[in-house]
Amino acid sequence: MTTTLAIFQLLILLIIFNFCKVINAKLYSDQFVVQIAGGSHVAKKIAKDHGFTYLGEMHDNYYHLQHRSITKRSIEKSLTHHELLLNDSRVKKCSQQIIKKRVKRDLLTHTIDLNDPKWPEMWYLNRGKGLDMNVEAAWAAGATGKGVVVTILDDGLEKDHPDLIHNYDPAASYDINDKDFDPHPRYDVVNTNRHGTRCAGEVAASANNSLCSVGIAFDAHVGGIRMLDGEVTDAVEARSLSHNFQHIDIYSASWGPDDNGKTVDGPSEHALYAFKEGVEKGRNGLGSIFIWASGNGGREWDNCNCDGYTNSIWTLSISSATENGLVPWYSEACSSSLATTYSSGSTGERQVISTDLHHGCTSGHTGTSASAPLAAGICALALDANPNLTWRDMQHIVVRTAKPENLFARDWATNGVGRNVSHSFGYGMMDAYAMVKLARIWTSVPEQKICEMKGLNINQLILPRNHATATLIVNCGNVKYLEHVQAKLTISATKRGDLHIYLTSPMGTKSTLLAQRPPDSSRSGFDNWPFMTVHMWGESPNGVWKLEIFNDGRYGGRAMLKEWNLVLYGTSENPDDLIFKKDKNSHIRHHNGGLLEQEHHAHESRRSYDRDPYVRVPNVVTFLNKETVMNDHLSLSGADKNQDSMLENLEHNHAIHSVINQVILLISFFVITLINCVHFSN
Ligand SMILES: [Ca+2]
Ligand SMILES: [Ca+2]
Ligand SMILES: [Ca+2]
Ligand SMILES: [Ca+2]
Repeated sequence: MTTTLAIFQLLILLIIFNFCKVINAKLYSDQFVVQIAGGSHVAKKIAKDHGFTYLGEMHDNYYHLQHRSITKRSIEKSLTHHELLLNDSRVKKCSQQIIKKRVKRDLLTHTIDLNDPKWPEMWYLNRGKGLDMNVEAAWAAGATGKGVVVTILDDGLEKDHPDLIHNYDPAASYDINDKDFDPHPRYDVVNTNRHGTRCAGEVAASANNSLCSVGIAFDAHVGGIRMLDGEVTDAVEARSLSHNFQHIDIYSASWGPDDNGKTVDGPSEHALYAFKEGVEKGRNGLGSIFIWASGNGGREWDNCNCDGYTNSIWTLSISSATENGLVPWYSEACSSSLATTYSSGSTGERQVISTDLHHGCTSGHTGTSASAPLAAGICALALDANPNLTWRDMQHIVVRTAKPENLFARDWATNGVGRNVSHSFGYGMMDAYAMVKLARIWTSVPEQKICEMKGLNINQLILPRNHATATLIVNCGNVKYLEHVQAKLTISATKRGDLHIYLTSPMGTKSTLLAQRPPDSSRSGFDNWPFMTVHMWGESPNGVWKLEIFNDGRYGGRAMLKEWNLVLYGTSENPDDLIFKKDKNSHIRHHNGGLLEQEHHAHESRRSYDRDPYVRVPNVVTFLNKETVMNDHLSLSGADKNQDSMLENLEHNHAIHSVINQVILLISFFVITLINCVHFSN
């Protein structure tokens, strides 16, 4: 047996040796470089005499010739043709050209190959053609969420999930429901508490570990605040929103008041304080980033401006689009939504893939719940690119980079500074790569200024099927470039759901502050409710503002505009000037070029952020040293299990076992020699 094997090994060696000889060999082309004295007409004559095609003159009497009867890729030199040329007295020298291996250095942004089994199905990250969130290009640019901490405010987090354990951050976690440091969810038969674990996986499931899915910020730390599996109070919310706020960068929340189309509710005293403290003092003064799901009350005619969490200027509110770019059936339209990420839609449209309870994996995560964590992951990539972004910088970057293309809504409009905006999609689909690029050249926006004006035309009665108009001439000295706009309205109404309210800016942007909500029969009206719109972002606030309140009520259903205030947030300097000043300065530092050239660059980048001197895209994305967490549930496929049991049985038979060992040895030997020989050939 041993002798046979030895002979077999020898044979294999011989085959490998010959194979190596072949793959190491030079490949000759059908082209020659020939030195000929006397000029190109002589060279042409020689080519013709010996059956060559004259391709052209090179330099110093060298000419490029080709012969059709020579094989294009040959391991042997054509001695016949050498002889033909060298025997001609007019030829001084000749050499047959060798084929060289050259590779294109283009960016492989859409061919990232990850071994996570669900990766090929993650359509919203990898389907290309402008129909995903451009996350692969952000990864290729080096942004993967390194050093960024995200926490999920929800019903718990399965911290030992094999696809989450690597990025799990105890310092970003807490259990407010059970008053301990372990946010592990409570299990029940219907998996009520799977929400938080699903959201966490969207942000930071490990990449390339052969398990489940890929988080958008797969190098970020992720924690969970367990706060929804119990009574939610103002104190519970406040403690969740402010937990470890010097450590946590991004809070992702996919919950809020009832989406029943008749609730008007928001944060109370302590939660408001937590938001304010967070944006002012969190992240060492840069401000906590609160990402909020806009709500799932579409079917109930709900309006996210009646939800004080999404309607807040401190939260970055995210809506959803379906696989086909449509407004999902559950979506709520409102003027405070800033941008959109993909999520589920109708039957037949795909859903979001993520980690699930019991170390599982789901392809069925849905609603705006799934959208907010995707946005949190994208914001984590932007923070990886620039950790100094403030909470307002992040909103500015989203406004400037979100893409309206391929999103279908009837209400797309262009605001006074040329930005497209919709009540269903905000400024459009988030674009991770565009955010990362802009984050890298971003200079923090100037201090937030506030201009508050008391509305006129108050105590106006609005009869049924009628409307009231109020105008206000604004002349703000401190706010020249708008960010958020709030209209704080006190309105009484026989039926609150009959009201629809519009605010038009001096630059002509008309924003729907409230649409009709048929289920809302409340007689409470609105008491100083701060309706918010982001649609005037970048506009000048100065001029005439118009507020219109329509009352669709019948049979004596009256309403009254009792009081209103306009609160205008923004900056006195143009944030764009600062960005491009830095961009210009970077040219001074990097290129040390003349002033005119710098000016030119600065203006070019005003049109397109692609001219970013900071972006250095690596050629290859590597996923090195990724820990592969083994877990019975997920990692062993059926085939692997069968092979394991087969090998166990074979252990009983020593003879067969040793043969297998020899064969394995031989194959390893073969592979190693082959690798060496390929390596050597390069
Ligand atoms: Ca616990
Ligand atoms: Ca994974
Ligand atoms: Ca809602
Ligand atoms: Ca908001």
